Amino acid sequence: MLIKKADGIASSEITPKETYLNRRKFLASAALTGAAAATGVAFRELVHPSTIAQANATAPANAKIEGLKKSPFSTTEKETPYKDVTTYNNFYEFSTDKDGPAELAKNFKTRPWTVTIDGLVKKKQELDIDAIMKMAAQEERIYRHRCVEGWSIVVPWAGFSLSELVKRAESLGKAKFVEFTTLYDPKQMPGQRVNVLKWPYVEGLRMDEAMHPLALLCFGLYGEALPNQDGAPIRIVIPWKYGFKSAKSIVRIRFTEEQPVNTWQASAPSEYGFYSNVNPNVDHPRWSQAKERRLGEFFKRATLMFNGYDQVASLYSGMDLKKNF
Ligand SMILES: Nc1nc2c(c(=O)[nH]1)N[C@H]1C(S)=C(S)[C@@H](COP(=O)(O)O)O[C@H]1N2
Ligand SMILES: [Mo]
Repeated sequence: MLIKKADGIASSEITPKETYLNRRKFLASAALTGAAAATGVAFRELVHPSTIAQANATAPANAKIEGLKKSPFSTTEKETPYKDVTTYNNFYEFSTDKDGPAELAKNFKTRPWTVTIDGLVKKKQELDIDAIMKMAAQEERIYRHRCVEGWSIVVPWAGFSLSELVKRAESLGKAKFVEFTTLYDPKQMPGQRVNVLKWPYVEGLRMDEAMHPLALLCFGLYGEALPNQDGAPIRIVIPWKYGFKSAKSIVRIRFTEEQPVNTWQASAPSEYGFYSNVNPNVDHPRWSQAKERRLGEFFKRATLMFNGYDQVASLYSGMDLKKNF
């Protein structure tokens, strides 16, 4: 893969690697200490946002995540090289080129960061990212992830089940779906200055899908905080669905009665549905979904129903998955 050097050199190349890494660690631990003091209370209520911005003006991407537990949901398949996972990305807010986001998201600011919880909930909340990260113990979950374009990866993600946050959101009985919205900030996200998609990026899940233990609220990969190009500081990973369902850099989680209109469905309804379960038997109108190429490998392999996550099959019993693609 080619890495474009569009706007200068990575800071890791100017500063000796060790100094750079230590600085990153320092910034990350400064942020975490602050959050620890704020258990149960939104971080912002205790610390003025400008203080956070000063202490941690750059993203804590690559900060090590301590004490990750192993997850029984992990695959034992070979992990995709870190380099491939972090330089071959779909993140249209930055670029439609796979090698674009790594470079263009380099200075993306992920602190301060809040997530709005609203819609059909008892009480609307603004949660600070550092408080969300402490809601439950983080695990390492090695998941297969397949893009609708036909490539796939195996990644040790870090996070906890999305259900942990959904439970705390206290949604009303009427709520049937959960909608996720990505940050809208064209100043920082050059891709949003172009109308390739309708911004901000929106995704959605049915409530039972969101509550399934496999649905991951994700903060990291390979034992480190998410690199910006992979959706820092908070994304979801839904391993049985095509990659586009796994929204990145989330700022809003809204509970609704109506099925959300996800961005790709709005853009091309005949090609991308709401469910988007990985399904080798339902072709994309312009290409087959029977096979996939794992990044870093040459030969294609067969794509499995639900990407091999058969545990979710019962969520769709009685549904025609050719119609509900
Ligand atoms: N906000 C946002 N989320 C997004 C996308 C995007 O363009 N914007 N691309 C999706 C697609 S198509 C894929 S395959 C995965 C890719 O995640 P990765 O770059 O970490 O592999 O992110 C998904 N989430
Ligand atoms: Mo994708």
